[in-house]
Amino acid sequence: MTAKVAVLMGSDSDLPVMREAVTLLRQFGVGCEVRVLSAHRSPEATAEFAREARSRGFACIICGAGGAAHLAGVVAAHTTLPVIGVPLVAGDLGGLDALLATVQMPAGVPVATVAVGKAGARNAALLAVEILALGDPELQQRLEAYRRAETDKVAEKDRRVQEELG
Ligand code: RP5
Repeated sequence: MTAKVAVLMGSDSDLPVMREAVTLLRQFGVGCEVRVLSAHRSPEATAEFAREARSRGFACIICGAGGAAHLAGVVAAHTTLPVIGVPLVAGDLGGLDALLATVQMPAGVPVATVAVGKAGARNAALLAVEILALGDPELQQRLEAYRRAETDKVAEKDRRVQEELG
């Protein structure tokens, strides 16, 4: 499977959350390359990865980081591929630090910032699939089936709650 999406994270301590993105991409049959790259601790390797990503055939890059979460922004500074930022909880500020650091990009260098934590990791993968599906009708069909399944789950929850309390 060719890797069309890069999943980067600032530390291996981010993996339990970022694994959600990897699992979902694999569920859709989308190949990904997973790397630990840090905007602060390995800035040269991070910039090099971002600069080469387009010529290596990636369609978009997902970046998860916590704390002073600059990974997505730094990657976006070195590529014009779509960059999706996942703010993660690390330390005492509950992820608000990472959310603000990821979302508050200056005009001209966009990062599509998703929710903090696992919901964000999953939505980052779905956004990446949506981007790829623009040119892939079969992938688009899988996306629509996924949405239908999500809707069915809510209907099932509704049925169970009504059965218990209705
Ligand atoms: C960030 O600092 C990483 O993305 C991680 O969320 C956080 C803590 O990293 P470790 O100290 O666990 O390596 O750069």
